Amino acid sequence: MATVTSAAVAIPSFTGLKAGATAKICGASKVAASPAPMVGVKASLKEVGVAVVATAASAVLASNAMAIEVLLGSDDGGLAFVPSNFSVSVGEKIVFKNNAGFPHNVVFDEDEIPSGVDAGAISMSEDNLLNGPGETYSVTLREKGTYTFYCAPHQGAGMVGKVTVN
Ligand SMILES: [Cu+2]
Repeated sequence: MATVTSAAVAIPSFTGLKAGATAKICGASKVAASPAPMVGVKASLKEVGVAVVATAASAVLASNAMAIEVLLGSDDGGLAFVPSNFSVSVGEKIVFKNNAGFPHNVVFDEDEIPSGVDAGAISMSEDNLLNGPGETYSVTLREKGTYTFYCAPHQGAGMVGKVTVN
């Protein structure tokens, strides 16, 4: 996953045409967040151990349903989704859980989800926040593809993530 992300980030640096196209697709809001994917990759590499533990725990908790748990804020207080780049199966429940550094929320980027998917239907509203420890937001994605999401209060600090639905 990290390799794919790095390649996607690197392509515009040596292909002028694609760099222009990427800039148009991403829009103004993405420019501010452009360093974020690199932060996310570093964070996810550092926190592989934490992610594995979290996944194992959620598997036990949700023994009768497929689900993955994503922490909002790393254990050391970092403003990040843990894991920040992951895959799920179609119909698998994603449970975002307040862990540290809240308030957080989960907003899918309408320009970076499969076409035909309504970002509003799968996102929290920008001003709706998870304020307390352990609060959750759950979403189930039913279209295959890649989805980018962010935490509205912390997008500028690099709190962005990506999920691939297979
Ligand atoms: Cu946040």
